[in-house]
Amino acid sequence: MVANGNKRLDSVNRITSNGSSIVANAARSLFAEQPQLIQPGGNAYTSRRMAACLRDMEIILRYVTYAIFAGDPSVLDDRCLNGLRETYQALGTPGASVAAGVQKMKEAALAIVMDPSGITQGDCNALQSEIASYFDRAAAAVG
Ligand code: PEB
Repeated sequence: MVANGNKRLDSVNRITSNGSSIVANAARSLFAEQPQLIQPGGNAYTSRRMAACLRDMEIILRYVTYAIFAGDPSVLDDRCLNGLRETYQALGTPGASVAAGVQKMKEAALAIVMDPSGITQGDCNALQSEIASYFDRAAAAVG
């Protein structure tokens, strides 16, 4: 119980302390793959929309860390994902692109969480799939 709690807190700490680079790298990679988003008329074109996009990714990442901390997705569901698909539809923001960005954050976050350096080795398979499931949940809610 205590060991598993420590793994959970270590995961949250690693994701939170690398949050801005997880978001920035995921966004950069998303815009490289979907350059229409940042071209004139695109959904992340103009610095206002770009800022909103990075902020959305940051918000989603933060709620994912709350779910990891709690070991339960209800806070992510209720306070972040509930109605988000409809919000993006109303804004004309492509949910599938948001979902792709979330998947990129998942890959980056898991690489950081599972990095064996500087930490006691143990079995993190269950936690790894649990963490993946929260990102997948967020992606499925908008994609
Ligand atoms: C959700 N996002 C946007 C808005 C809201 C959210 C409510 C409208 C209001 C605003 O602009 O602030 N807010 C956000 C969220 C919670 C919340 C997750 C949860 C609690 O309260 N544009 C892209 C990418 C994507 C993107 C695909 C990955 O091209 C996002 C980032 N979200 C995006 C953009 C806007 C937005 C708003 C560009 C601005 C849309 C616009 O005004 O045209």
